[in-house]
Amino acid sequence: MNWQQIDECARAWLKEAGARIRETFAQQLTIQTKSNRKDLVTNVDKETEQFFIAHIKNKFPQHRVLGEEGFGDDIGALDGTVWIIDPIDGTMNFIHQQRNFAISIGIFHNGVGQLGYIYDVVHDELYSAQKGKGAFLNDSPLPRLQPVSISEAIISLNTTWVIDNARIDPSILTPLVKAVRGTRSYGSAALEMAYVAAGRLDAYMTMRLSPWDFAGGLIIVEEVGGVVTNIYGEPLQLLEQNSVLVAKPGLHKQIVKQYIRK
Ligand code: 2AM
Ligand code: CA
Ligand code: CA
Ligand code: CA
Repeated sequence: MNWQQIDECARAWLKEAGARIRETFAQQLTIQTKSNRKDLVTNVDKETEQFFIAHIKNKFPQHRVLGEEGFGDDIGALDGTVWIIDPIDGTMNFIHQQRNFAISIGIFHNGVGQLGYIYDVVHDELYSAQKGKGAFLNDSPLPRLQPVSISEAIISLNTTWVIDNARIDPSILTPLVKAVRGTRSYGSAALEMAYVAAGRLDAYMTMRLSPWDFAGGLIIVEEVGGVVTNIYGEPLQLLEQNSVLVAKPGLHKQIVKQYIRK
């Protein structure tokens, strides 16, 4: 497999897709709801996914695509080369803020993550990684993550999970929120994973993500020595929804052992 060639194509397509998205800022969006009033999709999400699929199918006809908006293939197993794409991660931010969103891509071969990308379109910041070759922010290598104590950690966590919700008893998280130095919430899982990789956040925790939300970030975070599992410390199921805990190595262990109980 020529990963160099695939990497070059992915980068070129990301830049072009990003430029197209920036052009839409001056245009009227078509906004639809999906499962509920908070679950949004726009014409730009759909057009961006279709843009990638058209290029991938043309250049790499054997590759398959799993995309959030459903224009890709029906993927039941990760054999061969599979691109897992979230055309806009943080659609609500895209609509309301025109920032704090990203394009996320993870490319897997026989279930092993090979190339990961998170493109912060507005800031023209491309986080990327190739398996075994480290992670980068644009052309600068990202340093390996260093240990941090819980009292000095900033963790990213949506307030949804600290009020009554269907996925976790909020009282489990109260001691963690008290113990850390600060909490944040950016509203884009991909960017929050990129921020952990870049050392801007020490951890990110959420109770439900789909494969396209974490596929790119998983590859990038692992390349800088970060740990990505579900909140119980178990490996993520790549084709299913998972809770997700992304953190610096020592901090990850401490959160799972001292703060999370089933
Ligand atoms: P999206 O913008 O691509 O839909 C918001 O907190 C984060 O969670 C975003 O990364 C968002 O991705 C994702 N998200 C939004 N709704 C979701 C849902 N119903 N299930 C899983 N992830 C969701
Ligand atoms: Ca969505
Ligand atoms: Ca997403
Ligand atoms: Ca999306």
